[in-house]
Amino acid sequence: MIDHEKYMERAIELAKLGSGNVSPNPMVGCVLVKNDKIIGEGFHEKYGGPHAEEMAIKNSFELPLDSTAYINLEPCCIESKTKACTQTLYENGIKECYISILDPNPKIAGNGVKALMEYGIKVHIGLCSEISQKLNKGFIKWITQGKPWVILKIAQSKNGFLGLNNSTRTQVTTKASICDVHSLRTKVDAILIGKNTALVDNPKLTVRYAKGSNPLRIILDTNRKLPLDLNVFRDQLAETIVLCSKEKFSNSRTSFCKYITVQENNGKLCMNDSLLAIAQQGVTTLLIESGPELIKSLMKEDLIDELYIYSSNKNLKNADLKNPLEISDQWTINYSKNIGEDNLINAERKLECLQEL
Ligand code: AOF
Ligand code: ZN
Repeated sequence: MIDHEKYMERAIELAKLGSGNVSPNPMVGCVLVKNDKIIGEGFHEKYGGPHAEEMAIKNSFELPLDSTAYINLEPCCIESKTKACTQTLYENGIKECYISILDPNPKIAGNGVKALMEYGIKVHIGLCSEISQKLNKGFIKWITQGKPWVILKIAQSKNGFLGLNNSTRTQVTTKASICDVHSLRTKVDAILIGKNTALVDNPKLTVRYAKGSNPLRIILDTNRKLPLDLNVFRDQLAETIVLCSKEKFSNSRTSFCKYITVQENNGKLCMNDSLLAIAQQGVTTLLIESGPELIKSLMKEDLIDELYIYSSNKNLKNADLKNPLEISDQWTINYSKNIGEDNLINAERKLECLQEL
């Protein structure tokens, strides 16, 4: 009996190797199997580069004719930067195709499967679909809703404080948690902070305690008041974008950063409009590393998809900056684990159910 799941799991592992380099494209891996033996493997390595299917065929050490392909995403059927993968699979004589999930890209969405079947290729859909859905949750939300997958990171003391007050920087968790956050940074396209965090912490928002590339840095500054000597403007280690009011400014750029305008509501930037503007920059996954004000605005509009809550095992005495977020029954806890002396809880917003009539 052929263990189809094993081959799909391998395709998913390959897909993950593209993490950090393919956005706003999805992570895709492909395995070619003949006589229950892998004869070729490939993945989408970088945005604009060849797709996973083409790579697997190119890397085959045996003729791919009559082989079975395992792919974590429906093959594309459109000529864009590369030839349609459905055609590449057909031209190389692939006879059967296991696809984990359909491509939510409206230009593909089932048309890839149709094309394969028209070519006479046998298609199976749904193997390991839950893992594949999770893997590309950023791409799926981005392409279907025009907004990024929003991850909120919170570091709090045992008694639930983010810091002493809003004018001093307080390190709440230990180095182990910081390293973990840096590894999280390598998996997102951009980090978002508010003006106050930029001023008080003067953070770099780069990846220093993990291996991977620096995400884009985005700062909310309604009235463009931030001084230009901050690290995010000066260090040139990653691109920086400032979101500011559409009523007062127009889009522009300097050598330090790009200014993008968004709607303003009662003196604050509209968060929904900000997310739409951020998505237009090709950001599919966004990490929020802000203070309580921005967290409250995002919570008010239900704009957070996932939480990483790091808690120290020490109380912070005489603190003012209370964590405004509580994990209610709106959230599903994925896991809780120890990170050195700290604890990490990862949770996801529950999918909205249709209201019963
Ligand atoms: C596949 N295999 O490896 C990937 C796919 O022209 P591009 O490279 O920008 O990609 C266009 C679309 O192709 C992209 O938005 C997504 O729907 C799909 N990505 N498809 O068959 C792959 N990366
Ligand atoms: Zn393709």
